[in-house]
Amino acid sequence: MGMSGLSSATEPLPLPKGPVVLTVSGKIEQTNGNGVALFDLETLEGLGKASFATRSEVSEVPQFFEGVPLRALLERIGFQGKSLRASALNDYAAVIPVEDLKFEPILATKVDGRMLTIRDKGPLWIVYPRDAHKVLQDARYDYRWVWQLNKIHVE
Ligand SMILES: Nc1nc2c(c(=O)[nH]1)N[C@H]1C(S)=C(S)[C@@H](COP(=O)(O)O)O[C@H]1N2
Ligand SMILES: [Mo]
Repeated sequence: MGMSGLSSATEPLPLPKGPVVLTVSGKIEQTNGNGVALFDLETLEGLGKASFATRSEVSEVPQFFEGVPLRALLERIGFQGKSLRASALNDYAAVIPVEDLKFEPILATKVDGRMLTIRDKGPLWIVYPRDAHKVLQDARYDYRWVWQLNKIHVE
C-alpha cells in the first residue's frame, strides 16, 4: 500500500478468471485467495516465457518444452522461503531447494508444440534443462520433475 514506484511484484495479483491450474501457499507476500495465490493458465503464462529442448528420464529423444520460468512465478508472489514442496494431482510430492533456480527450471505448459494435457503429464510439469547440465542427469533431480503439478507450498 502506498508503495507506488516499486516493481510490478507489488501490484495485486489478479483473481483467476479461468480454471485454477496452480495454487501457491506458505511463505509468500502476494495472495489473491485465503492466504494463497491462485493462478489460471492465462495469468501464469503472462508471467514470462522460456523454452528449451532436452532429453529426460521419460524420453531418450529430446523434447521441446515451453513454459513459465519458475523464477518468474516466485518473484511475482514475493517468495520468502528456502524450498518448495511441489505436489501433483496424483498426490506425488517433491521438495525443490531454492538453489535449483540457478538451473532455470520451468513450469512447462507445452511439449513439442502441444499443450500438455492431464493424460500427458500436464497441465503443468516442472522441467529442468537436463541436457545442458551434467549434474542434472541424475535421479536426485529426476524426481523433482513433478508432472501434473497443481500445488506449491513455500517453506
Ligand atoms: N506427479 C508425479 N510426478 C512425478 C512422479 C510421480 O509419480 N508423479 N515421479 C517422479 C520420478 S521418481 C521420476 S524419476 C520422474 C519420472 O517418473 P515416471 O517415469 O514415473 O514418469 O518423474 C517424477 N515426477
Ligand atoms: Mo525416480
